[in-house]
Amino acid sequence: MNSTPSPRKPFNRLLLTGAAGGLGKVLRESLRPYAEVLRLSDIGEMAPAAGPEEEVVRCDLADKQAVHQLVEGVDAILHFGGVSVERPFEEILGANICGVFHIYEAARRHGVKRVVFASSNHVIGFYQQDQKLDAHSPRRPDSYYGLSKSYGEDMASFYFDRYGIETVSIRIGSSFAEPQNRRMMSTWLSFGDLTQLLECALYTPNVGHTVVYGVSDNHNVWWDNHLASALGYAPRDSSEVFRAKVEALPLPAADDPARIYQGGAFVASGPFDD
Ligand code: NAI
Ligand code: 15L
Repeated sequence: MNSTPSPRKPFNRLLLTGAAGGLGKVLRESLRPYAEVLRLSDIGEMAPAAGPEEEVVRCDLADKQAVHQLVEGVDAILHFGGVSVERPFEEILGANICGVFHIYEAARRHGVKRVVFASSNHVIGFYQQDQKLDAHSPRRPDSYYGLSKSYGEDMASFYFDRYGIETVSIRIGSSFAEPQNRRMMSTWLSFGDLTQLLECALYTPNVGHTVVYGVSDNHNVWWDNHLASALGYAPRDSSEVFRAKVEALPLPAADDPARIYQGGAFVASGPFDD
């Protein structure tokens, strides 16, 4: 039989944290072409269990030793794990703040040279929706969650300056199958565009620490994303195809944070009194 060998994939082993989550499930499929082996990790149970060319490692990001073992033998890390919404500070602390430190420290000790960090628009969520920003605009976190992502970006910056570990921090807008409300008409990132942006973030040489926005080619975007363009990102999707469906939803009141702030409802979450 004359079978053609399949071409070698660009990475031997890629680590994806948060692999049991909403985006993790999507990326588990879409990242297949990029690595001989995908190492999938989460604190929660992974379903389905490991398939061909997959390794599943259950790991709490708050556990430094466990993260150290998790990172051994990988070529690059896509760090998507952690608390993904606003929660009391103590819950954010272990998963997101200690977690991102553990990831970078393990990367340093194992010689991993590239990280892609799932940051968030909530790093700049207290800007109003009529303000145009780029990745260098001063941060205005809207929540403990947004603060943890801001800290993650600083961690990435420090590990590049001190140890030469390169990172692309992607301030993801709203990455779901469809935009779920009017605000997401501006912030939506399709799964296809997310995958393309990850490819750019993994392959582009000499990124140092680059911050980009994770957003599709929507109308009325609030973010100048020229740094993503410089990585070769050219989004193919737009929220416009969902406009009629989204505009059929009730219009929030004029003073609703969802209509005023880039971070929407996150600006009004808390306080979390004991
Ligand atoms: P998700 O909440 O569905 O997934 C996060 C995963 O992290 C979950 O499976 C959870 O079990 C895991 N996790 C939580 N604490 C952990 C811990 N201590 N140790 C190990 N794993 C832990 O969130 P989603 O939507 O999939 O987002 C993925 C990443 O992208 C998150 O970091 C989120 O902050 C970020 N992001 C997502 C956006 C979106 O629109 N989906 C927007 C902006 C940022
Ligand atoms: C995020 O950072 C969250 O992880 C996600 O669940 C959405 O709330 C998104 O931001 C958003 O702002 O729409």
